[in-house]
Amino acid sequence: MSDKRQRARVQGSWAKQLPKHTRPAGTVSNNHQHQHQPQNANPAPSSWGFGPQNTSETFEFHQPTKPIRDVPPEKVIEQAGDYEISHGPSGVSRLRLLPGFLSTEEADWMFSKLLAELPWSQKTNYRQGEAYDEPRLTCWYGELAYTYARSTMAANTQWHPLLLPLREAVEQASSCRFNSLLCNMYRDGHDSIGWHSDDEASLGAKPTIASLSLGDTRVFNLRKQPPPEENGDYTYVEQIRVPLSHGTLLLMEGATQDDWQHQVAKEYHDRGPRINLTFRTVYPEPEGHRPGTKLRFAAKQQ
Ligand SMILES: O=C(O)CCC(=O)C(=O)O
Repeated sequence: MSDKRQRARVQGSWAKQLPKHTRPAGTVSNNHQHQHQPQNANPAPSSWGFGPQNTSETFEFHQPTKPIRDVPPEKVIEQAGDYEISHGPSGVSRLRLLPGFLSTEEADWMFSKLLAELPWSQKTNYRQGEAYDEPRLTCWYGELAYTYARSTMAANTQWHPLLLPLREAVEQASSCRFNSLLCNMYRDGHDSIGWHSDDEASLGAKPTIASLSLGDTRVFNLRKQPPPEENGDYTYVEQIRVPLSHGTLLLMEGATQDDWQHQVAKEYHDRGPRINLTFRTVYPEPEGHRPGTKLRFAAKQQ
């Protein structure tokens, strides 16, 4: 459980030391703690170190302003299957997990060829006007450019020959057509991708994203978008963990990009390289849109 999630359960503070004799003799306190104790009571500290101590600080409990809520336990998805992970507010969000989509031999061969032969490079993105290098390598295939995080990957129609039969196999499994592919390469456990949704207007509404993993297993996390009254606080949202192993295909469908975010977090123990191929369909940016606009802001721009 994260620090923030743990802290959300306790409310209180270390009280300032009160002046010794605050009440004139003979008055009755309306504070329950004082009603049953004689004035100047100074209980002896317990010899076991429990119970009242001779310290100058006391912990003051404050009635929580919001009801105490449980953080939902993280769910784990690791078996092959179709999963409806939520209903609403934007519709049904679905995951389909296909471990062993590629056999170990196919996946081994594909991994070593793609690692050596794809044109990997490190992209520079922008956040609040500041440039930062992505903590992973990428390359892009598609007839259209793709913009996210204020930086554009140029159109590239020179598909590596191995990627075309792979795309066909993924299309057959998903009953979808894909015109583009974003390839990610995580060099080790320190490479990552932060929380985001694939919800650029250029991906259209309710996109299906097909993600094929090769190489070392990494954990793919999803977290539900909090309702508006939480003001962007993700403390109490549902979370799902999906370990993605060599040769696994994961489909994200329906409202998943509207109602959930996903990430692959850094890991602090050794991890070998991992390639993730995310097949998508990209549409021309609507007239008047700044490239890379998120779908939820696109309507406002027109
Ligand atoms: O590496 C992964 O499994 C996820 C990649 C991803 O989230 C993305 O390309 O948008």
